[in-house]
Amino acid sequence: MKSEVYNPEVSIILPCLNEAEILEDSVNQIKKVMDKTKYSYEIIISEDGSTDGTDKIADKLSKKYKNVIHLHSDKRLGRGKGVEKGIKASKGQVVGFIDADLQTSPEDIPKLIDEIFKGYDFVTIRRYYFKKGIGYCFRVIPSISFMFLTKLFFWNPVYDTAAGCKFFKKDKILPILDKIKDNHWFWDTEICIISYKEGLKMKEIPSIFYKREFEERKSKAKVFESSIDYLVKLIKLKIRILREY
Ligand SMILES: Nc1nc2c(ncn2[C@@H]2O[C@H](COP(=O)(O)OP(=O)(O)OP(=O)(O)O)[C@@H](O)[C@H]2O)c(=O)[nH]1
Ligand SMILES: [Mg+2]
Repeated sequence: MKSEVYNPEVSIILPCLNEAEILEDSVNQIKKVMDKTKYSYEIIISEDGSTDGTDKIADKLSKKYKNVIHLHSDKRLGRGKGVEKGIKASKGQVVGFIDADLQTSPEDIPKLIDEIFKGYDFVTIRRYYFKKGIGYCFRVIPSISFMFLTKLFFWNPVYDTAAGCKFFKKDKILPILDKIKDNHWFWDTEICIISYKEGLKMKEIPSIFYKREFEERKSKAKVFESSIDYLVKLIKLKIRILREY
């Protein structure tokens, strides 16, 4: 039997803010995929600031499954900080996260984990958009433009730095966490750039990215505000990198 509770090889973090509609299904989908692999694992629901009962569902799941852990904070910590908290609480030698709406297919999780066990320190996905449409262009076009801009600024090996599914060798990523300043969406880009500068062995693998439709679920990202914010942060990070590395 896999030692799922005390010494899991892999920790999978699900950052959550108001995900009551989808959390249970997402946990079950991840469990279904991971139970078919050879890896022992834990799922860490890192949930903060929810007002829709996500905390109660997470509690229920952590009682139902021994390898599901619930981390809670009444105050919203931010998507990046939520992931960081999960990494620090994790037991696996390999640790990573996937956004709870599973826009990245959970079937891709073992592929990322395999690459870490093959010797990479940091493996992330590169999004290829599955569903296109006029409305969705407002998400895809800024996202692709920022991929180009980030590449131009840093010439780093990871092209899609903002993607919501990344896995790490834990002993390599822990010292990097304290160097990350952003608590929200820019956390992803910052961790990619700093990890590259710190010499981590990185890989990006292609992944089909889904626009999933839910009845109640609302996006936490605000595209226009996020775009301006991202640009300002990108410039600040460039200045910091020039000074420190
Ligand atoms: N712990 C924590 N998780 C958060 C926070 N904000 C967002 N999240 C989670 O971060 C993940 C990504 O959020 P989404 O709303 O899917 O953002 P997005 O993928 O850019 O937007 P969509 O394309 O509309 O899905 C989800 O799992 C959210 O629940 C936060 O403050 N704390
Ligand atoms: Mg999403």
